[in-house]
Amino acid sequence: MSDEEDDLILSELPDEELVPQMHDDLYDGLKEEIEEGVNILLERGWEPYRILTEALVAGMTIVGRDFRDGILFVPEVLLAANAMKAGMAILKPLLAETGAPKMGKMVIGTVKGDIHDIGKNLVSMMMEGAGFEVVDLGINNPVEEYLEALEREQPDILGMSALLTTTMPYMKVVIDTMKEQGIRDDYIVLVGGAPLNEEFGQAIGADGYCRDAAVAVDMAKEFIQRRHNQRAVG
Ligand code: B12
Repeated sequence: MSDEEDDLILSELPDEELVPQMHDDLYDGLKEEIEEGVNILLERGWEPYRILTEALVAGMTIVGRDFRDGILFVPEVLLAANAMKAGMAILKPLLAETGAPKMGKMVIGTVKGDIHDIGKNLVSMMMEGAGFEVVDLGINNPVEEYLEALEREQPDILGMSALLTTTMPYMKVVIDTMKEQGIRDDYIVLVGGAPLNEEFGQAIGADGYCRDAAVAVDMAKEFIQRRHNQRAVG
């Protein structure tokens, strides 16, 4: 007899069972099931952002907890991350489709020594959805990479991501180098990543620390607005 799990037909589950099932599927790194679940919720009229937060990010939080507690290991977490990315790939164009007017430009990247990119990608997606143009530098960026991109892209905002306590101090290296070159105040610097906090953001001289992608969008809009007002006055 086949296992009950194998007989599950996702489309037959009501929302309140489908979402926890997606958390389980994410945990098990089942990419195709995650894609299917995302599509079902879309067909049922769920907003892309709701799917992202309630089905995907909430599922990843469970993965993160068990990774911390030594229940899951890197290979399993990688599979979960891949499943999460597959779900995000479906939502990305929908989140970006809001037709919002162009708000500004952001260069974003994960710092040197760090290969975590899910949170950064989420921030990019949400920023694009809110009308920002985003240039994504990917992972493991040394200071030179950031500086070159600032010069080349002339963005309003620089965003840096770090998920390791060993890599987060590198954000200060980037900001200090910007100061040395006299370009620090030309940009709004936003930082984020699970091990950071408000205090750390202030200590390294960032303009803002954002605990999640929604806060990042709000803060980016606020800073851009403030800049415009200052320029209008000055
Ligand atoms: C997935 C994951 C991995 C995956 C990464 C896959 C990928 N493509 O990203 C893999 C398996 C590769 C991995 C590897 C490692 N990992 Co890891 N990983 C995680 C995990 C479980 C989830 C991270 C995640 O994606 N979260 C979901 C996203 C949506 O959340 P987020 O990243 O926090 O992002 C949000 C906010 O922080 C914010 N944000 C993030 N970036 C930015 C940037 C800006 C500009 C703004 C404004 C906002 C913002 O907005 C985001 C969206 O809301 C965390 C656990 C955790 N609690 O974070 C551990 C964790 C970060 N990893 C950890 C470790 C130790 C490692 C390894 C060293 C393990 C090892 N022994 O090899 C390696 C490091 C490799 C390296 N050099 O980077 C530790 C770090 C501990 C520490 N004190 O530093 C954690 C905390 C797990 C733990 N508790 O032990 N990992």
